[in-house]
Amino acid sequence: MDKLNRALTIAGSDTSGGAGMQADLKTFEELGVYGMTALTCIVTMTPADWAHNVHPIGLDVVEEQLHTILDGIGVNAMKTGMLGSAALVELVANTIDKYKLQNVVIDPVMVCKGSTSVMVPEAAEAIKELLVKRCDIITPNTVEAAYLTGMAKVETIDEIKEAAKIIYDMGAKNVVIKGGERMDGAYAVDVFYDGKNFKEMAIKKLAEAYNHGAGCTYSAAITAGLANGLTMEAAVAQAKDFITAALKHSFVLNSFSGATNHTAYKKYGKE
Ligand code: PXL
Repeated sequence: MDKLNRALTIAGSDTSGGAGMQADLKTFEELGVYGMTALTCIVTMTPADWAHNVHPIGLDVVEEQLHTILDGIGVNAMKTGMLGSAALVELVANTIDKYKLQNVVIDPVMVCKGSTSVMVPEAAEAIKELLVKRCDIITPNTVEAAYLTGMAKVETIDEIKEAAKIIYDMGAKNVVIKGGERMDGAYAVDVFYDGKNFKEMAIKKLAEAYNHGAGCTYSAAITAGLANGLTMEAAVAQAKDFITAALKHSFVLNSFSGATNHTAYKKYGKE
């Protein structure tokens, strides 16, 4: 009998399908992992201007989903996505403790694409206080890294490394900071730090890539690798290859958005 390893995502639903739990499930599937969801909110988009509207799911309903999955089935790894409130962050922290969850991946979703301000400040503060020290790895972008560390800016490689060190010292066991397209120059560089060594992962910025859902996909790929028993370093390296392929083969959805291609890594392999 083919028994798949299991992963949980505690995340929102992106109705447009590219980010959130849709990205997580597609990524889990591609990497051979059985995915389960505890849905935190439903995000819809207004067709005329693609404004995002967040519809929260009641805390009791999130709790019931976690009860179903963790008391009823069990998981090999888990990740978080959009949490949206301090109460929800607290529930996630308590859940990690209560079930002694392993392979915990925190994607500290705080900002929307292109924005530099934090969406829900008290939720972001709760992530900083409660989730950084409970995770096996945290995957902030540069804006989220600046928020977590209190640094004025995180833009250069040296600043990214400094931020990674600070976040590690706050209790995260591993840190990957996504330099991404926000960085100056021709390369998007991610930095992985495990408390001992820095590993820089650079790819040439792609001229025409649609990156909606890229952060969710990346952290989901790390989660899937951990669920399958990879070491942290191997899971991060595989995730980098997965998201690079997904970006290279990304495609347009409409005049506002385009999605990463979750099928690309399995179809075309590492390029
Ligand atoms: O990419 C951030 C993100 C995460 N989760 C959900 C989203 C989005 C962005 O739209 O909708 C549910």
